Amino acid sequence: MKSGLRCAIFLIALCLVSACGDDSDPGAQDGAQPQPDVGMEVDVVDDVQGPQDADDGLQDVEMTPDAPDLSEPEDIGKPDVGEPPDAQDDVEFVDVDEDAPSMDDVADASMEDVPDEEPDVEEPTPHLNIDILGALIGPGKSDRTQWDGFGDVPEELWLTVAILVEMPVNDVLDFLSRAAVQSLAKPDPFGTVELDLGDGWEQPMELANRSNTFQPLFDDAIYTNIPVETQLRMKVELWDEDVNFDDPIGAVIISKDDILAARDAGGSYWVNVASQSIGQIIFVQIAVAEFDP
Ligand SMILES: [Ca+2]
Ligand SMILES: [Ca+2]
Repeated sequence: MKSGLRCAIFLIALCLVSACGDDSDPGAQDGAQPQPDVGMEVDVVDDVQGPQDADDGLQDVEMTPDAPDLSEPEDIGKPDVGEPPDAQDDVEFVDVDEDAPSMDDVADASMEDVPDEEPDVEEPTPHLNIDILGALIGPGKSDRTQWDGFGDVPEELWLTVAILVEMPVNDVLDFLSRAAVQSLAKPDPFGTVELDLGDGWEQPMELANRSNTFQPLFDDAIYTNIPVETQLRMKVELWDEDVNFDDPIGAVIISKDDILAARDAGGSYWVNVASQSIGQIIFVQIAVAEFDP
C-alpha cells in the first residue's frame, strides 16, 4: 500500500510538472524539478502513520496483575458466611449413656446413703404408770334388787339405768347423785386389780374397802414401770362386802387401747365397762402416764 500510493502520487506529480514546464518554464525541464514537493507528500503520509505508533505505546502498558477485579462488586466487604445454617444441624443432641446413672438413680442412692433414723430398731417399748382411781357402780343388782337389804330398785330408776349405761360419765354422775338414788342401800365395794403382760394374770393388787358408796375411790392402787406389751390388759374385780356372803359387783377388762387412750388423754380417764357387767359397774376411772425413771 505504501509503495503503490507513492507511485501513484509520483506519477500524478510528474504529469503536473510536465504540463507546467510546457506552458511556463522550459528551463525547468532540464532536471531542476522541485523535489521537495514530492518529499512533503511522503512526509505527510508518514506523519499520518505517527499516531498509530503512539497508540501502539499505550497498548504496551501492562495491566497490573494485582489490580482488584471489580467485575463482582457485590462481593466487596461481604463476609463469607458460608451456607445458610440448618436449624436441624445446629441442634446438639446429647448421647444418652444408658449405663450412666439417671436422676432417679442419684436420688435413690442419696436415700440409700442416708440411714433411717431408726434402722431396723423397733420403737422402744413405752413404760407406763397406771393408777386405778375409782369406779362408778349402778344403783342395784342386775336382778333389780338393792345392794344390801331386801328392797328393790324402783322401776322408774331402773329404766333410767338402762339408758345411762351408754351415756357420758357426767350424766351417770348426775343420776347417781339424785336423792332417789342416794336413798337406796349402797354397796360396800372392795376388790382387786390384775395385769396381764402376755403370759397370764399377775398377782392381784387389792382395792381397799369403801363403805356405802356408788363411787368408790381407790387410793394407792398404782402400777409403775409397766411395759406396754402386745397383750397388755388389766382386770378390775369388785364385790360388795356383806356380813356373810359378799355380793359380786363385776369383773371388767381394761384393754390396752383403753390404757393408751388414757395416756394420750392425760389426767383422769373414764372407761365405760357397763356392757361387761350388766350395768353393775358402769365406769372405771384410771390415770395413765409415761413412766419417769
Ligand atoms: Ca350386799
Ligand atoms: Ca354391803
